[in-house]
Amino acid sequence: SEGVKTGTGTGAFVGTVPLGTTEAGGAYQLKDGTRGGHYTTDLNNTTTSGTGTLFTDADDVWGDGTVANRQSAGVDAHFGAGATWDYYQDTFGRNGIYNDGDGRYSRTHYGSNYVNAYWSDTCRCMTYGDGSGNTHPLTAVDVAGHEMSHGVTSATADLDYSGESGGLNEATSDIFGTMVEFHANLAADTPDYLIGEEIDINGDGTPLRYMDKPSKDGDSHDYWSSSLGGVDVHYSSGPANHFFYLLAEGSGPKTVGGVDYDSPTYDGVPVPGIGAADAAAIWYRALTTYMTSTTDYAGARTATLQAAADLFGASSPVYVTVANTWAAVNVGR
Ligand code: ASN
Ligand code: ZN
Ligand code: CA
Repeated sequence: SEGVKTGTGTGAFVGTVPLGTTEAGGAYQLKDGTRGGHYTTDLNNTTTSGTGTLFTDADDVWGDGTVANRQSAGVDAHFGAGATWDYYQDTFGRNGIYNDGDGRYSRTHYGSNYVNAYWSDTCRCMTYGDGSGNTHPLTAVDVAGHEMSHGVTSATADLDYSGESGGLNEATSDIFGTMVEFHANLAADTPDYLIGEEIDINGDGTPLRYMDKPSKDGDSHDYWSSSLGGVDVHYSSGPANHFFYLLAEGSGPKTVGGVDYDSPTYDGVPVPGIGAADAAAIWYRALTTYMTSTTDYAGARTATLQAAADLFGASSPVYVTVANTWAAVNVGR
């Protein structure tokens, strides 16, 4: 019968997952009946600014895990949008990217050999390229969560996308993209503190970024310095990503979900870690309550300390750990 359904899809990266779909006029649509009605389209490798063609299907079984099947990238993108919705809703009671209940839409198969994915504040929509050779779609769940978190940042602190605030904007997307990956907890994409480890954008199996030690990518900075404001925002995010990893997991060697990390500190003084959920709660409250468009690293320190005081108390061990963890990336003290 017509209406809200739960289909099944097999994506290029997500494995086989349930999908929110809609039955209408004897066919199924890749349109979530809940989560604000988020829907997913095929741009047919054009560069249109339009919405594209809504994916439809006869039996509500979508994709087959191969990139040759056009639905597979659609499955990933649709799942990623739902996972992002669910993370923000379940964790913070946030009702969509703009907290207005609107699920928006995802556009897949943009352009040809387009090696990027992006959130647009103009259409309030997601766009995914098919990557190198049109065989490496950028549709993994951490990428989805990263890009859609740019929308959350736009709707809240609105951090300017240059200088230190730009690095904090990028780090916010890496932090919440990673938290979306943890929340989704897929067998096919085990949660980690790596960014883009599934999409092989470098062609050698390495991830785009490493939160435990950002300099492992060859460009990102591990620690704040006075030159950080002149660094590309995808690399000046490093100290904040590193702060978040250290606050969540602590310094030194550690294995999380089968991945080995060994996170250093600026002065060699260890920090303990308070768990990812509390670290994310602090960052989210800082982002949505205290940060502004011009917040820099010193301001992020103040904002997260205020958030920690609100959530855990100004004389709590967590508050002290937040201060010590900023010192561990050379911010403050
Ligand atoms: N994928 C890039 C990023 O998230 C594109 C963009 O939105 N600036 O940084
Ligand atoms: Zn980004
Ligand atoms: Ca990841």
